[in-house]
Amino acid sequence: MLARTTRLSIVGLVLCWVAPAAAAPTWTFQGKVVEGGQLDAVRGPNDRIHIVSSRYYQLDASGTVLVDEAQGDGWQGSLDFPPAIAVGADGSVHIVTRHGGSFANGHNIRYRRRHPQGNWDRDYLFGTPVKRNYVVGVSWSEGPHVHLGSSHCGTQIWGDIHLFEAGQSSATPIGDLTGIWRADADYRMRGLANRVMLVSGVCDPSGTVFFGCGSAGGTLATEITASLHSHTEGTGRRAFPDVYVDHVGGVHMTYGGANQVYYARHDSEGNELLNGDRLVFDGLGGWSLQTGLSAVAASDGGNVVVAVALDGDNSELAADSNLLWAYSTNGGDTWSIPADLGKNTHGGAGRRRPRLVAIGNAFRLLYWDNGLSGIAMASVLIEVDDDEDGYPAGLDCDDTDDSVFPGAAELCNGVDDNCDGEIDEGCGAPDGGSGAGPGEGGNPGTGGTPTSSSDGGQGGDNASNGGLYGACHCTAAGRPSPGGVGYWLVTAVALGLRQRRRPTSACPRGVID
Ligand SMILES: [Ca+2]
Ligand SMILES: [Ca+2]
Ligand SMILES: [Ca+2]
Ligand SMILES: [Ca+2]
Repeated sequence: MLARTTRLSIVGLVLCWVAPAAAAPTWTFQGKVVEGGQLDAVRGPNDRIHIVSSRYYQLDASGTVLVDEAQGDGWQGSLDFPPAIAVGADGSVHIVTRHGGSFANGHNIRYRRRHPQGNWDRDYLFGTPVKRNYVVGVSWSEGPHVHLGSSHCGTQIWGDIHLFEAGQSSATPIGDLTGIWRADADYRMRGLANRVMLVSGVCDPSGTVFFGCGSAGGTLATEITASLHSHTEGTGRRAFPDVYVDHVGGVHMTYGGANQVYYARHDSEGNELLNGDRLVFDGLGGWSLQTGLSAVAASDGGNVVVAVALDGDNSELAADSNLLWAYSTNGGDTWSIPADLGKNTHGGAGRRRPRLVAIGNAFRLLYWDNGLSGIAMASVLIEVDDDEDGYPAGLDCDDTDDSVFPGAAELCNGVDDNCDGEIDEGCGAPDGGSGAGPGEGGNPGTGGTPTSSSDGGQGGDNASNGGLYGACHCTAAGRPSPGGVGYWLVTAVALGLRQRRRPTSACPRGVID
């Protein structure tokens, strides 16, 4: 009788329990972390964040500066584009910056490598100084192959991207990407495994953004050219793409449309994975070309994607721009309604764009902060509730089973249903003993999931046995058995809860398509 009273209390608790809405992600602002204006930032081994701006920095995930070294010769002018950085799996750091020269005579482009042991062991110029060669890129791929890129368009506003493979003391040209770049439209390149991904844009009145990829090495330019894919959502200008490669080969890109930012996704072979690009930000204030500026990053598995966009002030430099953000937990298919981060940044005609870095489901935003006059960092953790039981993975001890969550009724089934760290507590099966028979066997907390009663009949139940209680042996201790009134009551309640927990409205997601 006592057991039944207890059981009914559990039922009552279950009835009163309401699945919590997934908590809205909250940003933490760490303030100014490093000096500089334009920047690039990537995640390296041991979750270090590597930043190049006017100096080179390594930060830990909390924003503490661990390495701070001189970089370059003050090459950053107000109209310059950002430097570029790549970090290899071996910990090597690769940086491309401008290094002297002039707009009239052309800029010198410099490549430096920082050896994993910390010494700078490569330092040379590459490419040809021309008027508009100031957008640079760098990628690291297995081999290792380090690829360098430089924009190149002489007296025209249109031009090519010249690609190189970095050697110990010089860079070898490996081909040009023709006509996919415009002087004020930026491009980006990233490596993954033995692949290189590249995005670029031509922001004419009917502009196009390009995605291409290829194998690292001498055929890269040829392969990228053969794989070029156009993105032309919306109307008007399109340009300023960003690209982020997750750990399983997903390639995430954002690009600006006319006062908009779109998201697109490819695999590392170039196949497009979404049926149409997604409009993530709309109605953005722009700069002189009215093209949205953005950054993107994704979790290691690629299901969580975060994007930021600049809501510019419609001036030439977008010097007073609000930072907006949005996120997706389903691989960029649907997106949250954009929100204002409450931070003011300087668009700098695309040259002071923010960067996003992902560490698991935690994202770091590095951006120029107008109020702090430096590069600031902000962080957000996007909690994912894969089984949609109302508890994100960080709180849910089994995010693949929607009947297991904090506060669930503890059933005699060999698993910790309520996530309190104990298995089948209250089931009445004492510890110790081995194989004496049903209901008095070993401790299910350590016994795992027996596959037959010959294991000793402990309270553990293999889920494959079926049912909430399945072949639970706890009936000997007074727990409900299949077919009993209590069993069906609890089952009905649990099933009802499952029904109620599933609505997608539990997540504060907007759907923009
Ligand atoms: Ca969950
Ligand atoms: Ca769960
Ligand atoms: Ca438990
Ligand atoms: Ca249990």
